[in-house]
Amino acid sequence: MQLFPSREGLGCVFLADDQDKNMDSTSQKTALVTGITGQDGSYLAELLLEKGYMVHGVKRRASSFNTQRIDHIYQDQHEAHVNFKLHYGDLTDSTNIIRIIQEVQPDEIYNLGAMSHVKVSFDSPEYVANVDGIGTLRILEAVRILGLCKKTRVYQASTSELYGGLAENKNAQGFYDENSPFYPRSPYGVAKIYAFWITKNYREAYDMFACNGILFNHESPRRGETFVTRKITMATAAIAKGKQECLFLGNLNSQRDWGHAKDYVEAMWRILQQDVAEDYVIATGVTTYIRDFVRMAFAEVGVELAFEGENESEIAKVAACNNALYQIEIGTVVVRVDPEYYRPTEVDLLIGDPTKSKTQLSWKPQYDLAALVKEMVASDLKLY
Ligand code: NDP
Ligand code: GDR
Repeated sequence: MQLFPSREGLGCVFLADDQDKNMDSTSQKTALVTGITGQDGSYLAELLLEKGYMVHGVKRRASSFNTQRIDHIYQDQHEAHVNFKLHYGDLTDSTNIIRIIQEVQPDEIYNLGAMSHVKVSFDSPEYVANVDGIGTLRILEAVRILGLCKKTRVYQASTSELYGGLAENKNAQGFYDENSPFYPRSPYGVAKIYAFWITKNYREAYDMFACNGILFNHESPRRGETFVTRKITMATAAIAKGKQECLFLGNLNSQRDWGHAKDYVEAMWRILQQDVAEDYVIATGVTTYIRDFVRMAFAEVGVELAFEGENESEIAKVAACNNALYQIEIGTVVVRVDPEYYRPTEVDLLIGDPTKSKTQLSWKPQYDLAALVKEMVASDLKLY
């Protein structure tokens, strides 16, 4: 496979000159990916290109380049073998969506585009409803209007935020699964619940192959810098290199089921390769406190952390509150809590049951949390 550096930022191509393609030119599948400049979009584009797809991505116009995550798969569109092409577009613009789908005639659409930050969704709830909720309807309607219901399969990026973390809604084994009730706790979650149901409705009403992947949190070195894991690994690296003194975080006592984005995009693709369109939970089945992620990250740079006042007898007390974390060896406080980062309503605990995806999709994640943290910290150390 030959990779080329970025030039203009639009209308670029990917040249695959190795022979590991799964398809010849007559059977080459075409995929359209919204949110291609995001964490998942970039890993999914790589995966689809490796599988021999022609990949089209929808990219928003920005005042400066915002293609860092896909720069390595860019090339000039005047080259002979074009496998990767970008289109300017926006999920708030139905005419644009219809035009792109008409032009591309995709076999598969992966709708990953969204305003994906839960805390920010409280600041711009109407915008989030438009992009994350109605944006999905625009994609589905475009497929229907263009008469592509039989040709085009649609993947919708649904989320564990739909569950809202309500303890009573977990299954008998203590997990959220495909049958657990929803109770979203943010404008983001509420917008995504509309997207979930409209996807299901179009599947039932128009016999479309439209599926929801209910993905639990997944991270990587490409994770946006304002999500908690990346914020922690970047600060760990900066503190270790003497570039930062203290990290300010919000609620350290929520729990998340974290996987690696690379594993999760593989699940997205598998969902669209099935004989029957269904919805799937993608998760690891393991949940971890934010504060323990902090400790794991700092352990990667040889720093052991403890909560202020923590000792054997006070563990329960510490777990119930948001104390500062200090570096045991030299006594310096490196993590402080800033209520600015609290959310008006919080999702306290998420843990997913991946049984269906493991059995029906034969999906096997390659990373555990320790490997994920190691990779993220190592990558951020290189930044400094
Ligand atoms: P990112 O925030 O990294 O990427 C979001 C992408 O959506 C970016 O490419 C962004 O473009 C694009 N986008 C934002 N607004 C619009 C718009 N109005 N029109 C078109 N595109 C837009 O998210 P992730 O890659 O982490 O997540 C991908 C999808 O999966 C999202 O829908 C997210 O809600 C969902 N999800 C993510 C999970 C996770 O843990 N990562 C878990 C469950 C679901 P730009 O670069 O210009 O901002
Ligand atoms: P989440 O991810 O809300 O689960 O949504 P995020 O990393 O933002 O928060 C996880 C938990 O960490 C707590 N937290 C902080 N969060 C941020 N961002 N910044 C902080 O400083 C901080 N301190 C503590 C939060 O309160 C929360 O409990 C992600 C997104 O990718 C969604 O798009 C996706 O749908 C869900 O995961 C599944």
